[in-house]
Amino acid sequence: MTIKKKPKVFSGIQPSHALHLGNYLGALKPWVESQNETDNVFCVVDLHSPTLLGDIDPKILAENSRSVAALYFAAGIDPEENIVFIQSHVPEHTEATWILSCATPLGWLNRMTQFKSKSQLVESVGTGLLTYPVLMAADILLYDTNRVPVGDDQRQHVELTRDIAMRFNNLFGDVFTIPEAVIPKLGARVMSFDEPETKMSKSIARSKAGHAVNLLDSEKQMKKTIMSAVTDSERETRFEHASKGVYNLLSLYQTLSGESKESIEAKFDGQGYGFLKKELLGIVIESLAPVQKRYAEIMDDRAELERILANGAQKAKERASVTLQRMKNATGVG
Ligand code: AQP
Repeated sequence: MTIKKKPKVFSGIQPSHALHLGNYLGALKPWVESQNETDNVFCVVDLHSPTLLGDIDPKILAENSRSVAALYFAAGIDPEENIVFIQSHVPEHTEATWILSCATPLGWLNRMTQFKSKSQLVESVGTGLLTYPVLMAADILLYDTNRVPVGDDQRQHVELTRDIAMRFNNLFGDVFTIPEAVIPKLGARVMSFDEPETKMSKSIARSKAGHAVNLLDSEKQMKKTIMSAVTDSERETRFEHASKGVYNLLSLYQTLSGESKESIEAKFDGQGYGFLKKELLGIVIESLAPVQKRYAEIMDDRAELERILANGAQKAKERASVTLQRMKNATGVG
């Protein structure tokens, strides 16, 4: 009997600021739900965090990395069955990035929409903000990844990773597996509560109350954010006709409850938005309470967390070093 190999998965989250409901629904929850069907590497991508200089306090970055790893486990990622590690603990990522960046045309990076929008936020744009998608490509390609589960905002970067891998393979031979993005059907683009035309974002939530529900928010904070979410002056709770703010609330309710659109529309038909917000708040609290409880337990046993992360880094290094050697052999470096 031949045993079919599981598809290889790589994904990660930057530990820049507190994780929010968008990170949970667009990334963490789908990772947890499909973890048994795939061979997974989940990384805390701390080298991506300093791309906006001054945006992240260096004193808290290392602590945030542990906190994000703890949230992976608290959300349900099994530390025994998956490789989980902090990116900077595996230097193969930066070495591979250099080699890949030499094969990446500048024009491809200039076209990235995230670079265009984030470079508006700072006076002086660091080179890392431009080249960060190459680091992301290295992250993915080092693990012979087949699938990259991400939210919709990262689709373009995974497309770029594919282009870089194909170009590299054309230039130097068959070095890389070509990965594909896996975007969840629900929760792929959670919008913010205060500006529903803008995606919920860590960097905005950090300085703007009411923008996001963070995974470690108190019930009181969640209540304040959700009950003051932007809606409109109607009573329209059908998905197709709802305004952006109401659509976002309905979609969040749908993603968290698993109920069908029809039953949700029936439930909220003729009710005011206050009722929708209250029901959403209830389901958000119910979903996040167990995550918060497990998170507190994991953070309480720091020695165990460090052990798991060191073990993860060692396993990741074993895999990454094989691919890096292939890259070096192909390019004649070394
Ligand atoms: N609003 C969102 N809805 C659904 N998924 C989302 N993700 C991010 N925002 C949403 C997904 O979460 C993962 C984290 O990716 P990241 O750490 O690289 O951050 P990001 O994509 O740049 O977005 P953030 O977390 O909001 O940070 P900033 O403020 O820096 O842009 C990815 O899978 C992402 O798609």
